[in-house]
Amino acid sequence: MATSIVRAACPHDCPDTCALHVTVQDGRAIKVVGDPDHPATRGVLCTKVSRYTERTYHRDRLLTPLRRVGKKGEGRFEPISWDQALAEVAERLSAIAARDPQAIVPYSYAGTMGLVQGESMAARFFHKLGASLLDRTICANAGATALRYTFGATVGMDIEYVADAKLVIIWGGNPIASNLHFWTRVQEAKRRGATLVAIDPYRSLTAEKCHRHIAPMPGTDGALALAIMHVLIRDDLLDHDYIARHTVGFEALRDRAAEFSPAHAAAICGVSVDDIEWLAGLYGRTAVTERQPVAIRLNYGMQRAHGGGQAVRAVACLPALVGAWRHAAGGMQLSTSGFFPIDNMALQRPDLLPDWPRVPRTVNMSTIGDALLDDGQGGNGPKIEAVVVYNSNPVAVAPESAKVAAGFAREDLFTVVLEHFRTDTADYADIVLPATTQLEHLDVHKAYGHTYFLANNQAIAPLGESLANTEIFRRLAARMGFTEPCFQDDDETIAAQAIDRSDVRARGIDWDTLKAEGWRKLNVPAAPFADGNFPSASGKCEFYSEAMRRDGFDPLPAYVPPYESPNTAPELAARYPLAMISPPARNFLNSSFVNVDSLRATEGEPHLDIHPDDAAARGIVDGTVVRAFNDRGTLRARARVTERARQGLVVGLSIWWKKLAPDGKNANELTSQRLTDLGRAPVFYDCLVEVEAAAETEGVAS
Ligand SMILES: Nc1nc2c(c(=O)[nH]1)N[C@H]1C(S)=C(S)[C@@H](COP(=O)(O)OP(=O)(O)OC[C@H]3O[C@@H](n4cnc5c(=O)[nH]c(N)nc54)[C@H](O)[C@@H]3O)O[C@H]1N2
Ligand SMILES: Nc1nc2c(c(=O)[nH]1)N[C@H]1C(S)=C(S)[C@@H](COP(=O)(O)OP(=O)(O)OC[C@H]3O[C@@H](n4cnc5c(=O)[nH]c(N)nc54)[C@H](O)[C@@H]3O)O[C@H]1N2
Ligand code: SF4
Ligand SMILES: [Mo]
Repeated sequence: MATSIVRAACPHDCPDTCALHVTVQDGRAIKVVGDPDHPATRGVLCTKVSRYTERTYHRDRLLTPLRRVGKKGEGRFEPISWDQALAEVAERLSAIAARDPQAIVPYSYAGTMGLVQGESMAARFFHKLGASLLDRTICANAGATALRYTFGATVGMDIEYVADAKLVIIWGGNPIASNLHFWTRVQEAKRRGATLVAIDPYRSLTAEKCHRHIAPMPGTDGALALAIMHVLIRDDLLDHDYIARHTVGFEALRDRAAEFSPAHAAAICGVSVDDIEWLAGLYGRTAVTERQPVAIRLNYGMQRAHGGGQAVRAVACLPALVGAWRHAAGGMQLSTSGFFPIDNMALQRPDLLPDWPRVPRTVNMSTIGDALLDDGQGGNGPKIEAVVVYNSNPVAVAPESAKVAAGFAREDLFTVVLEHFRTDTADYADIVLPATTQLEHLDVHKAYGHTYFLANNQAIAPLGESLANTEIFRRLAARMGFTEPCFQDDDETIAAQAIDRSDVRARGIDWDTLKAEGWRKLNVPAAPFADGNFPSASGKCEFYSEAMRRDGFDPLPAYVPPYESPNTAPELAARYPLAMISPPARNFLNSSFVNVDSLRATEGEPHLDIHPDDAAARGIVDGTVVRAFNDRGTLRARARVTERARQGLVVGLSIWWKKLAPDGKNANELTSQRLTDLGRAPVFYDCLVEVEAAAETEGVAS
């Protein structure tokens, strides 16, 4: 028997981007394990990806192109040949493009994070076509925008050193579920005496294992961060030398922070004054008095509310105030993706746009429901006539799902979905095209939680008739008569183009090396901002941002309250008094893996966690089938009465496939299409609901 080990990379939207070893026997992948030598992976994978072969060889894999025969959303299809499928797609897209190519919209996100199977050949295709651009805001754009205004790029500390930290604040993240390898290092820090603090409205798997858990109401982190600054400044727990040399606008920041006394913030956040005084005192003393490393792992959970951008900005200012950046084990990290030198011009070729450098209209993926229901008369550009979905599952993951589904159900919309499975979105497609998984194609990866480039070598042949995204767009380009040589680039060529080798950070890193060795770390200093050197215009950490002022934003970190909260929308809260959040379930990855039986079995059924007092007030006991609702919709789930949910909060771990939930719905039935203060991102966790017991007969199991 021929057995080999193939070096690969995890493609999922997870900060850890693990290096994989795939064991292949007689052409079949039989095992996927973590590369023991990769310092970020250290031989360990999460449960989901340890089961990667179960997903790849799943009985429901799409193996041929399909054409819809039932109604949209019904999920009835017939197999067709690639020739028929490509001919039909090319014909329909050409006809629409002849009228106005902007009526065609690509819809993609991070089903794979690969630079090749993500936005390379696909982007070239849509650019050449002149299709609408897609604003890819659905996950990280509020926080990313905040970091760009504050540091100049989405950069942060290297968590490989975090075991040396003396204080680790986990702020709006649940690393046991969503950033496992960081958590392992935090455990080392704990063993060496570090204090761990979680800031999270929910007592997550992670929060319960920290020394202290502070539970603010969702969307109030900006006020909390400003109050911490207030205490640091009031008590002179400041690194004056670092502030003087490596920051901009301290005086203005001091005046802003003065407005946020601990008592004021405590009332906004629903935490105690003692929580704030304790945390600020510990942070300042550890960093300034004891000169020890203090680390903040900020994560995306805290930027999914109206003020998410400004909240990230306020937290991002803290390390500079106390000089935490002086240490490799100090500072903060939300993302490291901005360290990677990527040649997006070469990958995506925006110069192929018909009127380059003029660009077509942009559609925000976070408001795809409204966009699909727009009749094209309101000045937002033409009515959308075609959507091509790849690497994403909008009918499950986009907010205000009823509108998204209604949009995709439009009879006059032509929808193409490239997928592994018949997802909630694929059910609305006119044509479904079977795509390869990570084991069946080649790719190159950057990461957002570490600083290694990784290669993903192809381990096995494509299953059935599935094709890589790149090959699908290559063939479509040929059908459409696109003759530019870039449409003939093979995947190896694209992988080599991805890395901008003129950048010193990529020194010694090229595709051939990655392919052979699996991964290489970027040349970035261990403590990248110990001496300033921020990638901002001033080279400093910008407490005051002139660019923000120019762009019409408050130039200082601010508290922007939630759209929907008892404090800010009392009339709405009178009808819908509970804040609902829907953060990731441990065994799903967004909506990926929900159809893997063993992983779904571990999650059980859709739950809603509710505090005992809120439950009692509604006659809800543990295990009751409940109905959560607001003006946007209704969702059924089984109540778990638990103090994990703070008072006033309900939590439905996500993201379920709607069709695998008993009521055919998921949390996005209730979320809104409003956008964050910065970055035009969704506000999944800024959502008021009411909850009531539902009759068991109409329950989740019916
Ligand atoms: N297992 C698993 N891992 C994943 C994912 C997954 O679906 N499953 N998704 C991946 C993706 S795409 C992403 S973006 C990341 C997301 O992962 P994280 O960045 O960790 O973010 P979330 O899971 O959205 O939220 C984490 C925590 O934030 C809390 N939270 C919610 N609202 C607030 C708030 O207003 N303030 C504060 N302080 N905390 C709040 C939630 O209760 C939750 O416990 O994880 C990635 N990893
Ligand atoms: N209520 C609520 N909603 C949320 C969130 C939340 O916390 N709560 N989180 C939000 C966040 S952070 C994110 S990032 C988004 C995630 O939204 P998405 O990026 O849409 O993520 P997934 O749901 O995992 O869907 C990815 C799809 O891509 C497919 N795919 C994977 N690899 C390939 C490939 O190589 N080719 C093709 N053609 N397809 C492939 C997978 O099969 C999967 O169906 O969801 C957002 N929605
Ligand atoms: S999902 Fe995250 S933790 Fe799991 S294997 Fe992939 S990168 Fe590693
Ligand atoms: Mo995300």
